[in-house]
Amino acid sequence: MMNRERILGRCLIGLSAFLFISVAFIGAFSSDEIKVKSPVYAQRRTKLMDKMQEGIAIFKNTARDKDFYYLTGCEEQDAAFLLVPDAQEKFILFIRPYSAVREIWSGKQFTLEETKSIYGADKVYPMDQFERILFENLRGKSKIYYSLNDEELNQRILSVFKRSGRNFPGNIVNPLSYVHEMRLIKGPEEISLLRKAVDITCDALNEVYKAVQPGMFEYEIQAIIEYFYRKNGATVGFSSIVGSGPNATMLHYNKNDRQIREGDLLLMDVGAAYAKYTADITRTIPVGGTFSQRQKEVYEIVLDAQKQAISVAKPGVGIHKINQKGVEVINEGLFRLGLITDKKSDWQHRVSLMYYISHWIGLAVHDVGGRGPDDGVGRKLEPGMVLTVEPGIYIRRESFDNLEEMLGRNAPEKNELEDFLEAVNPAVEKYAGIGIRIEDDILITKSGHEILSKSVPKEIDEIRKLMKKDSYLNKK
Ligand SMILES: [Mn+2]
Repeated sequence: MMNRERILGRCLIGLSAFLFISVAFIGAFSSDEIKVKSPVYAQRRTKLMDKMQEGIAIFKNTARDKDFYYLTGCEEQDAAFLLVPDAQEKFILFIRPYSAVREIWSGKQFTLEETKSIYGADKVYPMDQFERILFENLRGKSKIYYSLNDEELNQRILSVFKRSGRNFPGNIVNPLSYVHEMRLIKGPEEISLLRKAVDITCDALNEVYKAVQPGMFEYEIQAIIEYFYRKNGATVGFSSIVGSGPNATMLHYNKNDRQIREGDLLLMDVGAAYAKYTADITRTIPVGGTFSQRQKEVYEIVLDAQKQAISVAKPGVGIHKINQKGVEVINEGLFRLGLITDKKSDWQHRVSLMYYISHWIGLAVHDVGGRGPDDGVGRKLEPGMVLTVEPGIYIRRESFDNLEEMLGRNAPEKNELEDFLEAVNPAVEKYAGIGIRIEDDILITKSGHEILSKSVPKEIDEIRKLMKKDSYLNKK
């Protein structure tokens, strides 16, 4: 009996300790951010240190970049850290010291001890010790890793050397090139956060299909979408684009203040961010549920281009192939509509589709990693990469009236432009005011790809069917 009680007692002590630690963490983070806490960040730092082998890396948090967060999970402003692969204390974190004043104005602040345990640092110092500790750790280092983009950090590092009279290490390497390569391939925990962000965005769009009615304002659609984000623990990944009618032809329109009319196209380019991972989905739907003949002709081209571009996505294929495939189908379509005169032209389609149709997503909506060389192949796709595919056609009278400016350095001779304009003018008259974009989020898998955002209809029949349904949001 005694024994059993002692075991029970120990269990209870263990359980309370567990609960105490859990509550301490839940106080600081949302439940899903716990999942990506210490082990993942530590693994990322270890991976970076394996690449470095020697030397010292210096990172400072900036509002703009997500690299600091990626390597620490820490969002403290005015924070920095050192990575020293060959030292006993490898991860040294600097933060602003606890301040009761800052806490009462801005929310929970952590002490040095709390910070050390939350982020798993070997040592934590107040930020004003940065120069001193950096100086100590620089001893004998011939290689130093930091981003020269941060001028303030650069000055602080230089000042350490100036004061010491030591020579600056000849070997400066930007660690961000390594970190961005790492961020390009998403780990399982990152993929699950992206899935969640995408799913929340899909749910929002599916409700909008049912809710949208002529007479509503664009901002009401934005409100529905963003309500779904907050309701589900997400935030706005980027400023919501909700463009109806002529506003659908402007790529980054986000005033969202026009009243929506029957027969308009409604273009929504939106994305929830879940634990900082951002979805990016676009759908263009006809208000009233049915595309007009002209709208349908353009829509089918964009849809076909998008599906064909996605279909080539698999490991080993270069990202430029996706863009080439999309542009090829758009070219065929624009030719059929009479909006270009030469399918092989490298500039004609640019009046109606003026951007590269794919980008990475992750901690940033246009995530890091780069597209690789401009060699017709580019970055080769690998499992774990997540990218958007988003062709579009935007037909504006203003674009065709300002061809030289629209085409910039791609513009041909003036007389060639004049001939082009004359030939395409009837089609411009017919289709002007139509803007369509379709965008999905694609995960590259071992065997090919998975369309994460497939639950929002993009086929014409499916759009019509879903738009016929009633939304609970419109119930009186
Ligand atoms: Mn996008």
